[in-house]
Amino acid sequence: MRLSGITPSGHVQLGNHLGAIARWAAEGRPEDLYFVADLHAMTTPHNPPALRSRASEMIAILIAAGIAPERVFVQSDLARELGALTWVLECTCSYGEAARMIQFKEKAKSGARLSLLTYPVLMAADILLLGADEVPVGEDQRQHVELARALARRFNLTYGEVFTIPRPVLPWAGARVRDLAEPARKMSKSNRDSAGVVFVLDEPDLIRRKIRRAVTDTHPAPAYSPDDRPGVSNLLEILGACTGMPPQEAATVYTSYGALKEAVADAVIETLRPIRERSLSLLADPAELERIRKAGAIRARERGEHRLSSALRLIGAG
Ligand code: AQP
Repeated sequence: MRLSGITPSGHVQLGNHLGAIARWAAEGRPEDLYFVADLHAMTTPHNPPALRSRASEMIAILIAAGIAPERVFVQSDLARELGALTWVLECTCSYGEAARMIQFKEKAKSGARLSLLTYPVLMAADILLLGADEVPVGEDQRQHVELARALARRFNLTYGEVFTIPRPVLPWAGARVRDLAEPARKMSKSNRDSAGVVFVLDEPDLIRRKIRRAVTDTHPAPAYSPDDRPGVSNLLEILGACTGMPPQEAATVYTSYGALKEAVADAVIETLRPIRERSLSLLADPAELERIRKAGAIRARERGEHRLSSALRLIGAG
């Protein structure tokens, strides 16, 4: 079973969709689970109402993109179970192991929240509670899955067999979308300047304006060359991800930047239109969204609670 998460650190952007969500919807197996990692969005200063509304928006978008509602849940709906298991795993983890995490070393500064140190243990709880054996992660999160693996092994050896040993796997290779205004960096939900970020719920006119303003280069015509011409290559890749046309071929079809940008805008707008419409109608029906969210939480809890009770019993609690 694969477990994948998305953090509500901002609004869902085109890269999240083309690089992850569309793949999850198309290629995920029925037993796989997807969760909105809202507890992980609290390790740095955050705004509580904004976090809550982004978590709802994400659930709506995941379902609108075609992921079955029974495969989706919000992490904080399992806060009690995950909190208890995090404690058990913290009692299985040494301080040195947590402090060695590269992400912690990179981000920790004076005044950092303690959760910045301990969130990999919460991530281990996410994985181990649900019995995931495959966790698709990029290079930056691989070390955290290795920690989950080490903690699962140690717990099983010390106290008794409870946990499936997870392993990091490569995510399905979706498009890697770059920021339209700064193509040297990837498109991200939390980019401070949103001019180069297309959000899944942006209105079509706004999407078109952002794409028209995308940075390209001074060459006379489009060509696909990601290393030396990242801006225009990004547009060609986005077009490819939305229409299936290979970027090299698109570069021969659209011989001016203007024509290419209009084609990219049309393709992105049409790709996102049904998702936007379904998301907005779900968001306009909070009772239905709440029902879906509760049902997802019940199913996820049912899949994990026996591991939590066994772990508590074996470690000597209750
Ligand atoms: N630009 C991107 N192109 C392709 N895939 C992307 N993903 C994110 N940005 C791009 C994929 O989206 C999934 C969920 O991402 P996440 O929430 O776990 O965190 P992230 O990768 O850090 O996403 P963001 O949007 O860049 O968020 P912030 O701004 O908080 O860092 C992952 O599968 C990711 O690969």
